[in-house]
This record gives sequence, structure tokens and C-alpha cells, in this order.
Amino acid sequence: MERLVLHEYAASGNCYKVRLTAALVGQPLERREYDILKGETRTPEFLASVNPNGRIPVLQAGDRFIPESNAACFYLGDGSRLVPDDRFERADMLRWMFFEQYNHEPNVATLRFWIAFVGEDKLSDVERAQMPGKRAAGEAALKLMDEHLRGRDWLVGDRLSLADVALYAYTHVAEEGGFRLAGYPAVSAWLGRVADRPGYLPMAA
Ligand SMILES: N[C@@H](CCC(=O)N[C@@H](CS)C(=O)NCC(=O)O)C(=O)O
Repeated sequence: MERLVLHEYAASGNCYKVRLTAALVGQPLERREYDILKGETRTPEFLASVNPNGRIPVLQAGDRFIPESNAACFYLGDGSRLVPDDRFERADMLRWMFFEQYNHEPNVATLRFWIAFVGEDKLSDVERAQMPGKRAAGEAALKLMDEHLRGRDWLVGDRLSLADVALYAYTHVAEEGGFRLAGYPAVSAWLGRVADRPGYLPMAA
């Protein structure tokens, strides 16, 4: 098996989605933890040798580095049952992964980070002013997923794909950011299906 290192912060959903993909395909990962609250991904050494964008996750394969969670998931999942064979479904999988990064993560994950990790009292005025907009956009993303998942088991096609993994990561902890998942029954049922898959790995593992 290829030796892979995940540079990460374990409580981050972006990092968890890479670990979950690795677990689902049976790929072991070495893990290297950075405290993002202490700026450990912003040191000159990290910027020079791991990711010039100053963020985790970064998947390391030999002396090459793959930043961006969904790119790392694709590296791990490529050629497995997590990536559909059908050309349309592969594109549809990417559509949900881009949706995750543009409509879901910047809202659902950022509110979780601000509320559960930074603390509302420590937010800047600019951040606090962004909260209502992020709340509305996060609810819109969850509503869109809920409508799509009514009458479907998986986001794409008829089995679990990287689209489900990418969106599972921050959706299953959305309540830590003040979202109420009970208001999204199709999403809640889908979360249960993902957690029932063989090879599933909980975030805290
Ligand atoms: N689009 C990137 C987002 C990465 C990201 O925002 N990482 C956060 C943690 S979830 C981080 O490293 N924050 C530390 C910092 O910005 O200094 C991905 O999907 O990997």
C-alpha cells in the first residue's frame, strides 16, 4: 500500500472527509496534527514545505502534496466504487463537491467554527455581522440537499460516492453551528445511511 501522510487538524470536517474516504477504500494514513487556533499552518516552514495557502488538510504522497480536501478525496477514491463509472454521474459527483465548497462549507462549517471553536464573544465585528447571511445561506444549502434527497438514497446515482462523503463531513456536525437537522428529515435519514456503510469511520476516531 502507498505510504500517505495526512497533515490535518482532527476536528476539521475538511480533514475528516479525507480520513473517511481513506477508511472507505481501506487505505491507511499517517496523521500529523497542527493546531490551527495557534496558527501552526501559517509558519514559514509550513508555507514553504506543505501548503503555500496556509491551510490543512494536505495529503502527502511521497514528496508531493495535495492541498484542498476534495482533491485529496479524489486522489484516494479514484478507481474505487466511490467514483461512478458513468460519465454523467462522475460530473454530477463533482457538481456536489463544488456545491459543498461554495454553498455549504463556507456557511455551515464557518458558523460551527465560530460558535463551537472560536467562541461568539471572541468574533470580530466583521465576523459577527456576517453571521445572519451565513445562517441563511447554510439553511438554503441544507434545504436544497433535503429536497434532492427526498426519494433518493444517495446524492448521485444508486450508491455512496465522494459527493456523499464531502457533504457528510460538515452536515453531520451542523448542529454544533446552530443548525437544526430535525428540520431536514431526508438529510437526517441520509446521514444515517452514510454512517451504516461498511468501513465507515466516525469523526472522533
Ligand atoms: N478549501 C479548503 C479549505 C481548507 C480550510 O479552510 N482549512 C482550514 C481548517 S478547516 C484551515 O486550515 N484553517 C487554518 C487557517 O486558515 O489558518 C479545503 O477544502 O481543504
